[in-house]
Amino acid sequence: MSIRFGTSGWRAVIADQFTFENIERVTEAVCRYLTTDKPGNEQTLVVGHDSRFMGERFSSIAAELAAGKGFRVLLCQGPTPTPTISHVIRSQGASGGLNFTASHNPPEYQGIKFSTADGAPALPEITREIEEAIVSGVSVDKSKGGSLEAFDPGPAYLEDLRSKINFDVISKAKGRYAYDPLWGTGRGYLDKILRNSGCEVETLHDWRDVTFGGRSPEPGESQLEELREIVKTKKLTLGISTDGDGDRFGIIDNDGTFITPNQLIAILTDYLAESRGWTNGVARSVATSHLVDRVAKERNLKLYETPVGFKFIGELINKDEIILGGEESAGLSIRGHYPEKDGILACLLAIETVTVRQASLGEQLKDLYRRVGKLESGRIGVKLTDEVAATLKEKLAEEPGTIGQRKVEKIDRMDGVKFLFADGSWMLMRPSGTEPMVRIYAESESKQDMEELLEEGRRYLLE
Ligand code: G16
Repeated sequence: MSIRFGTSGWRAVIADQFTFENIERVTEAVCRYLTTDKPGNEQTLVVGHDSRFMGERFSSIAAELAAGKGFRVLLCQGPTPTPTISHVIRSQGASGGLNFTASHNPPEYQGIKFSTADGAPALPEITREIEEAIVSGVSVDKSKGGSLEAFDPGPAYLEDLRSKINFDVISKAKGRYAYDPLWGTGRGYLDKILRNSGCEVETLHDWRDVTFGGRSPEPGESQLEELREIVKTKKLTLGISTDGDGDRFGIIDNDGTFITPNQLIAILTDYLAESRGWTNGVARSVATSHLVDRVAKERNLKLYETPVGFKFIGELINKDEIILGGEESAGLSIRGHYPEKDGILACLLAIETVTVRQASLGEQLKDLYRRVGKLESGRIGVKLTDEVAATLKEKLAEEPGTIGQRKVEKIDRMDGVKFLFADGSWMLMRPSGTEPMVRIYAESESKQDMEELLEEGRRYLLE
């Protein structure tokens, strides 16, 4: 059976492919990758887990195995957000991190994200080496000198966030917020830092439920109904949410409107350019709204487009090329932060912009649309059935002159296939690297047109 690292890490169904045996195979392969040039006993490895089923047991197995190979292993205590693990890797000078999480996937999944010494999700050339090491099955010799330490990752990470967010203004404003961590790892992090700053925070779903209420812990609009009701009835400043491993965000404005990740990324690009006076570039994935391009143009920022996967944006953060990098799947990070998406940081930035500008996100969007024009973007998923899988490769390789009635102006194959049309609208189709789905994304100036494009995409794929 092959173990493959997708868009971010290896994900599999518990007791199907995600077994003790396979955890050991992956851990062995990571140790082998790390010890190729350097013995384990000169290296630190961070190991953590999210709030999923048996996360502590799975992470302990990996931690003990790596300690046996000579690594100094820091085992994070309690469910730990992915960005927090990035911080630990960087601040402890570790060679990498093994994070037991399946992020936003449904509850039956578990997974392992491997991050490199810079705290970034491992790039494809590295995960390919690890996959090869899994296949070869050659194990690393046992080594003396390894150790296993329990590590509290929270305090230093939260302290680090304090240096990146304008907490003076947030504390003075004494805003009222509701936070839904969706039973995930953000609990005890985002609520804590806000409460310690004098804010009022009502939390919901802040206990451990390994079934995540029977759904995926993904802070999309349909998941945040309860949060929306609380924000509206209690007239709160903002509703905030994070996903299972705390790297994605979800935002509800003060009137109960769900602010899409595309919208927040555009607002924050504009806000950071204005408030920090930062001037270099901004990055978005190929699936993310071109509203970002318009803000970039107005603010004179260089625009970078990447394939889907935060690892590609992380590289630009490392090189200090961008002030913000974001993905429509609700991930972002900023200049000077880690090359990993951080949902906790994103929620704090949303609070900061609302507080500093004294304007709701809806009001800020209105202003942005007035300046650069409005764009409507959307996404649907088509299940990757055997039938769809059989023709997918050919479909994505085709070069149609038109899609529906629209003339295709340009075809971009950076990730899947993206059709760009003369009026600036576009449609993208690509297989997901985290779940068995084909994603179709579209954007246009009108909502109806965008929805038509999504349907045309579905037809194109299925007919
Ligand atoms: C992961 C990656 C993201 C990517 C998202 C969706 O998010 O880290 O960079 O945008 O998957 O990828 P795909 O469309 O291939 O499923 P997470 O939060 O699940 O780790």
